[in-house]
Amino acid sequence: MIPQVFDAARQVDQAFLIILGISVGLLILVTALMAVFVVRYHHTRHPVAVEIPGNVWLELIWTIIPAILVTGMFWFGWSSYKAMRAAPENALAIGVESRMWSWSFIYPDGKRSTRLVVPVDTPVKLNMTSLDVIHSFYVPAMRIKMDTIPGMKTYVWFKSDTQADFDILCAEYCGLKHANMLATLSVVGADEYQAWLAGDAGQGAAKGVALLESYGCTGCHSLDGADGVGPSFKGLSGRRFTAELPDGSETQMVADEQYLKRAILNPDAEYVKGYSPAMPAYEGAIPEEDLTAMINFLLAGDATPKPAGRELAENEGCLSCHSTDGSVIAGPSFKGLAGSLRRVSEGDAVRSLKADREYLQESIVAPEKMISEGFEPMMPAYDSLEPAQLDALIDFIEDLGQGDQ
Ligand code: HEC
Ligand code: HEC
Ligand SMILES: [Cu+2]
Repeated sequence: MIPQVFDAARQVDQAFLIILGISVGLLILVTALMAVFVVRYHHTRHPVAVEIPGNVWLELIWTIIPAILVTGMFWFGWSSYKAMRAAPENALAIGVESRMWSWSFIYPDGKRSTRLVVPVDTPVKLNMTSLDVIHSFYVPAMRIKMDTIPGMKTYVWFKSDTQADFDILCAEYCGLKHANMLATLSVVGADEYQAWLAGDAGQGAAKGVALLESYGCTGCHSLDGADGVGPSFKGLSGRRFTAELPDGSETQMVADEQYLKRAILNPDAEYVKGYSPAMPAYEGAIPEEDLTAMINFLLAGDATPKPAGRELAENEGCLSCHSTDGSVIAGPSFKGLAGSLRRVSEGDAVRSLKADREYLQESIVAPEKMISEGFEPMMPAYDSLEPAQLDALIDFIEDLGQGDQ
């Protein structure tokens, strides 16, 4: 049997085993009695049938015993059902959105992920809905299965006492790629969970600031534009400035990624004019990963870094219908889509147009308006994306190449 890691799941298994036991017992009893009667009352041994008008004891027995068995089965079923439905008040609430053919998990701080990461020994309540058709959220290891229904909220809860990865499946046939609608539930330690939450995406800014503080950078560099020992980090990305080279000559430079990296690891390569060469060299002192996070934060220019297009496309489920390599899944590939000529039907009219940014945006926000020739009108409308997210998605599509001009 699949591992038991959730108390309520143990009760479900118990109810299952009890019902199975009773059923098997009855099957054996009925089969054995049948065999006995076939032999004992065979016409060669028992030529004349006897008429039995009634037997109070027998009737009592076969009424009372099954009544007890059925009530018992109901009791075990009901108590495990209650345990599965009663989510503790303090449960960690995570949103679940299903769509053809992927799952998105939305954390209280707004972080979105396609992997469900939860802390161990913590009750988790999943508040679920569907963006298109009916799906069913199923985690065999937790014995939880619940339909996700468009326009309706459903929930399940669970708590794992084991750190491991478990499968998430869709248990409601939902179209072409139903079988691909898999995801992973990762149960991790509390520290790892916090680190993961603080990790990428929406949390990038907070992490960037935390790193700059932890390496002492903010002692000399302000975040708010105020001048300090060193120039402020505010508005640093892409800034044009005059640099002094060690030999005393001056040159105009732009603060791009390369420069930022050099300025941190090897500040003696050039100095910002007007500042003393006070910055220590961090070569070898900052792990690559932290350095990248800090530079990304600095490049983002403000406290809300632009979400990476690919990650968004993954998290929003676009990539389950749109490939990035030219192959066709349910919708046209993103590769070479930007700028290509499209034939679309708008109501009854069919026309050709060029897939410019405006068209791409329209296709994401209101896909039902213009349907690309040769495809089904099945794409859900993504009308709750923020402008920055739409931009990021369209940038991502454009980065995958321009189609026929
Ligand atoms: C002791 C003070 C001090 C500390 C600590 C310090 N810096 Fe600096 N930093 C400076 C000074 C002074 C300059 C300007 C002179 C120069 O270019 O080296 C500078 C320049 C820079 C520049 C180039 C800025 C520009 O306008 O072009 C970057 C980027 C930078 N620092 C990042 C960092 C990071 C990241 C850290 C922490 C890992 C850090 N600094 C820690 C003093 C400091
Ligand atoms: C359920 C599958 C599905 C999902 C999920 C989906 N799409 Fe689509 N998409 C389609 C189909 C099918 C079409 C073609 C029919 C049409 O034009 O609506 C399409 C069309 C498009 C078009 C216009 C392409 C053309 O041929 O001109 C763009 C742009 C697009 N999708 C972007 C996205 C983005 C971005 C996402 C995620 C935010 C996304 N799609 C999610 C199925 C999907
Ligand atoms: Cu499904």
